[in-house]
Amino acid sequence: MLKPSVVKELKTIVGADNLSTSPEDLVVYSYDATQQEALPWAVARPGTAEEVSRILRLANEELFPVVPRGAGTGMSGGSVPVRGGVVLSFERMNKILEIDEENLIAVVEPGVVTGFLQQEVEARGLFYPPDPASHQFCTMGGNVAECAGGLRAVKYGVTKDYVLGLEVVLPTGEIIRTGARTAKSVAGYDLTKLIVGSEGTLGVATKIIVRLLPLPESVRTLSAFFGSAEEAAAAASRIMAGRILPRALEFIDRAALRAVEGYLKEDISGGAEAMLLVEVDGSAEATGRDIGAIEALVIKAGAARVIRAETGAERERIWKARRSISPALYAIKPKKMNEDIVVPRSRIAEILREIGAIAGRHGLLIVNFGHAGDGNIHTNIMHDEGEAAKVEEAVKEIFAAVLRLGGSISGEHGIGLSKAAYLPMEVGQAALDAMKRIKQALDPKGILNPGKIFLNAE
Ligand code: 2HG
Ligand code: ZN
Repeated sequence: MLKPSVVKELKTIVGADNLSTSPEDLVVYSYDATQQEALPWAVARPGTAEEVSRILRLANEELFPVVPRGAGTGMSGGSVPVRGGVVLSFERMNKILEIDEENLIAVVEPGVVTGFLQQEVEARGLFYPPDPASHQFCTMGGNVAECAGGLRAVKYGVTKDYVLGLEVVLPTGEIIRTGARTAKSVAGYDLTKLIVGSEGTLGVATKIIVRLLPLPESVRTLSAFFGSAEEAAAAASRIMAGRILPRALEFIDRAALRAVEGYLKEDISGGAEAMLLVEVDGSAEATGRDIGAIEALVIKAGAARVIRAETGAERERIWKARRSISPALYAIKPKKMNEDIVVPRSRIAEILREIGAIAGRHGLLIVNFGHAGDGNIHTNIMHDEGEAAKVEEAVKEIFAAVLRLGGSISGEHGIGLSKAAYLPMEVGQAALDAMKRIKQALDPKGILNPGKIFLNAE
């Protein structure tokens, strides 16, 4: 609980209208997309980096936790205030400050919705490639905190590949600038990369400088339908080995297809067992050639049917279906334990086989879909309230299999609360200790987002 004098001081910093303590407001800021929840003690909506800094300085004096939050679309509990405290919500810091067309950069505040930035730069013939499935809602600050990936990572990489520099408020309140506005800079340690993906535990980004690309001239999309998940996975691996780099290569299994078809009340797949969604971009000539080659390749790999999206509306329709899978899965079971494992791209079929065996052993329904081009599969264990112990066992076995195949337990959702206990399995004790020392050096009183990755993973 916050002392009345602290609440008063917070109101002085952000303005009374921008501080909430009423129970109905607190509930709104208590959860993310993982269904984990914990009530904060207050929610502050700062308008400037200086206000963020003053809140953190106050937190260091009065010893209350501070938890930054974007739109709450996170998939690992990164913004859930498990130890209470003050949620910093960035809805007021939602401006695109600059689109510099000469230098191909944009400067944004953390509350800018990613899809809005994409739209604004595309209207100028520019391109911001990172494209989380939640792009219509998620914010740039959250993308930076989690190093969000998304649908185009296979060709264009993830958030960290686009962030050139940041304005960051450190846990102790100092405001620093990292990186530069230039295409290159090696001045000092790469603090930008340290902050991107640190899950709101090392600093609060209050300004984000991203690099932009020219908007590709042409985009072509196709859906390929298969008689089995294994066939589709093997076809995905073949595409990646085929010397053509698609900008998206998504895999969707039977259960995910049925769920999204029910959710949207549309037939997407004609009853297929699995689907690949492939998109290429580039010059009109190159995309024409590449999509043709991919079509031939998937047919050779066993696709029973291929449909090209010929119009913008057809592309929209198919991508809407893909982006809707995550919420659609709740129709299967009330609880969704979503993992975002990554394996070397050539081993997707193998990991799917292992996951199938684990599901069978535990009598669980496991749905798989996601970014096959990255080897990043969203493995969702759908279950009922009383099945938590079984689910935990299955998760442990899945992670062990992933690591055995040379993979990673999280491709893009982060460790957060959900995977804290498993982080040592992947990184080992010495690396974990190094992370903890960095956290301790930057945040000696453990103010910023306590209870998350580094502190939890004992
Ligand atoms: C996606 O790619 C998201 O749709 C969500 O990363 C994945 O719900 C999930 O497992
Ligand atoms: Zn994803």
